[in-house]
Amino acid sequence: MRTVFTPLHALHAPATEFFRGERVPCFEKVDRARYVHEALVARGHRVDAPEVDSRPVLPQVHGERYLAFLESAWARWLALDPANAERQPFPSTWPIRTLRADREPSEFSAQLGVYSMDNGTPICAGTWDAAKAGADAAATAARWVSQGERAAFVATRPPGHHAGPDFMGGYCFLNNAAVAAQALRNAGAARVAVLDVDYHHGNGTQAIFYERADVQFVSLHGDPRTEFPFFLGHADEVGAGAGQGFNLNLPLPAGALADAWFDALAAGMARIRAFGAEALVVSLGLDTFEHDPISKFKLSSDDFLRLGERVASLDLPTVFVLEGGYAVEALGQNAVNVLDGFESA
Ligand code: OKP
Ligand code: ZN
Repeated sequence: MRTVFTPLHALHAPATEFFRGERVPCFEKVDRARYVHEALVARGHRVDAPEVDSRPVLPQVHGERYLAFLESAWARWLALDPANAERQPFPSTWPIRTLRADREPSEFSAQLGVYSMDNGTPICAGTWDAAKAGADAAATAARWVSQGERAAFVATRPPGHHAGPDFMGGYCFLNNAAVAAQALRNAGAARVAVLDVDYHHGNGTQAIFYERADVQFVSLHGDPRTEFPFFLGHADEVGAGAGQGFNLNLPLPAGALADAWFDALAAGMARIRAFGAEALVVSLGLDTFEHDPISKFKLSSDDFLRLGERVASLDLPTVFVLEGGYAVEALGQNAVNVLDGFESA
């Protein structure tokens, strides 16, 4: 399969995130993409650098103010204090109920609260450049597929599916899957489906397309009553306005086994067929793996071959976009298993 990868992902390398009140090394680490890249090469997949600038697509899925904030965030953090070069920014206040989100403060750490959904999405000096390179990679794969490739894989980090119209969260900054879906639309696909198989609900992707009839969002994930992102991903979220009926959430209890997961996949795929999608984006989280350190589904490495086979049966031009997956040493094999399963079908 044609795949797109850039070493620029390594520019995003924050040191720590919060876990049970303590700072711990980030789960979403540089090595993830290294393992995926190594596995792609080892198993004979063609790897190219990004060759499309995602800039024209970004404002179609994110707000310009958010984009400007994200691009300038590190410079503004440094401007507060040169010693901040050695520190990670952290939001000071979140504009929740009763606070005025319509009056944006000028203070940096307060703005970081405006544009963040959680306390777990650290920024460092290279975050924008890495995230932008990832979005460029997604736009590149979408171009290849719209020009006739059967499928392409975006081997990128940081992930994207929690990043919404105007916020970062869940290790995500720019929504690579949304960029790919929008780029496929721009290239002429009338209807695009996004199938999100990451363990965590893709709240950002859902929010971006919630009122649109041209992009369907279908997600299998851990039930948000107990699993991140907690505040979205319920089965009663079906889309709104023109988008009503084009959003499908299939939450499963934490601990769900592979059989239940594949039943939900079949239900999601039936809806994609009924939608009449002309192209498909798969938000490919591999954190459904039985040994993932932060997730609670039980898929085996062989199950990822099956996943690829099943997705191929939709018979659609397909862009796979890497999302989560934190059992780092198995991540490359698991990702490539999906691609090989797809190509074998
Ligand atoms: C991103 B993706 C632990 C908090 C966990 C949320 C998980 C984000 C998952 N400090 N942070 O969907 O794999
Ligand atoms: Zn995840």
